[in-house]
Amino acid sequence: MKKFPENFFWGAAASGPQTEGITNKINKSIWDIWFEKEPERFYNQISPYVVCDTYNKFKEDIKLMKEINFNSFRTSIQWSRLIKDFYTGEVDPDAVRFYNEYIDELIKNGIEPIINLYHFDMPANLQEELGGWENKKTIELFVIFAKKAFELFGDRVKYWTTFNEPIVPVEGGYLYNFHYPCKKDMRLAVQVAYNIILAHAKAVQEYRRQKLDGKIGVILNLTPTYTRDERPEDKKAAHIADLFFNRSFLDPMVKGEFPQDLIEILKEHNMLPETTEEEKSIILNSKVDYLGVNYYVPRRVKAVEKTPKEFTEPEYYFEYHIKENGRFNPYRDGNEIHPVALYDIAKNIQENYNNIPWYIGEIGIAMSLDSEKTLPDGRIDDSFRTNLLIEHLDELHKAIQEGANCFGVHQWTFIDNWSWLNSFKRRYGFYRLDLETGERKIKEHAKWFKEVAKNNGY
Ligand code: IFM
Repeated sequence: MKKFPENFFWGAAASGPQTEGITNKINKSIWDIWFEKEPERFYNQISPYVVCDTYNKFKEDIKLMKEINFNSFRTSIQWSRLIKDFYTGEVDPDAVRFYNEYIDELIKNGIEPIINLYHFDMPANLQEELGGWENKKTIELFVIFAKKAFELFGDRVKYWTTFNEPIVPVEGGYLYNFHYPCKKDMRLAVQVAYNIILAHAKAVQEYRRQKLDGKIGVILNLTPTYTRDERPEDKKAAHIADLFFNRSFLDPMVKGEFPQDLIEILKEHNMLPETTEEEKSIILNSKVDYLGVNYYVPRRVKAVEKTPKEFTEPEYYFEYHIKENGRFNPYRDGNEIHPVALYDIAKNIQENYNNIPWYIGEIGIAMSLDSEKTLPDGRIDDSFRTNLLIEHLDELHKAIQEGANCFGVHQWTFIDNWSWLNSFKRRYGFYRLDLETGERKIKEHAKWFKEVAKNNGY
């Protein structure tokens, strides 16, 4: 049996906008208005309005978590639900009641809540009035929201995170057109990334100011970068891809400073963001207590054949490379399967980030609805998922044996949930969601997980 450290977290991750539905939500987020404007961009035109209806069903759902032995669970508080007036910080009483009951119910059932503050869900008004993260005013308003959340729930929530995958709104909203406001502007992308890092740092500072008994961290999607082979120009390409996609957030949040090589590249293109010495000192003094790490696929790059004329995206410096004879997930647009990446992530944190405590904030095995086979007796066979997960956990276990400071594994996700433009195209849940009836049905993988969580190993 492969055993994991004592008190290891076993559970799942989800987010407010992907699960709650809009019942009684006082304000809209960018997802609500984007769907109103362009429903055809969302897979099968499924809206974020009902999704898992967690707002109404959280008590039954927590029973399902307990049924498969979760000892922890991460979700997010929606800014557009909790806060009625973004400028004064006036809260919505129904949202306070909802989040209180949700958190209390988790704790009552022995499930440690990890609460995140921002999961891609900018309030629509702030995007339209201020430009969202483009504007430093939004940082102040985010801190007002964070302050309220810590004041209201910080007595019981011991694990907070500021952002989930903070680079994704930058990529989606300002480089590659898969998040609202769908702009393509490298200069703005740099400023937005910096403003998010500052918002994170100021929220960390606010948390520490309140002297609560808990920890604060951030959840990053760290995607190790591999090269085509050992040629130096490929290695340089990988180093730069790593600077843009991993170290841009990882270094300031864990070490308090930006990588010098990244600064040099941005300087060369005259694209450094607007910063002040005071802001940089806030970032330096707001290092996280712990990290959540999301991992799905590796990144493989090679040197560019021909440098583009203009620097409009990080891909100016590298091209993507598909591994010959690689293993690919047929259910997730051919994404590569590379479990050893988890070992490499663990080693990187151990060797280069002072072995900071971390947990797997998300690991998810995407399957299509038809590939999860319904057996003649009605059971849902998703052993593809279980087999792959074991391969990944083997790598993690090996790293922990060698000293990696990992304290848990959260799978993406608990019940199949709504995933942005892909809506329900890919399924990840321990429980299947029937979109017609809202019924939740256990999958075989969840039964396997139940034993893993019980035995703290497999
Ligand atoms: O659904 C998303 C989640 O919001 C962030 N991480 C990846 C998941 C699956 O695509």
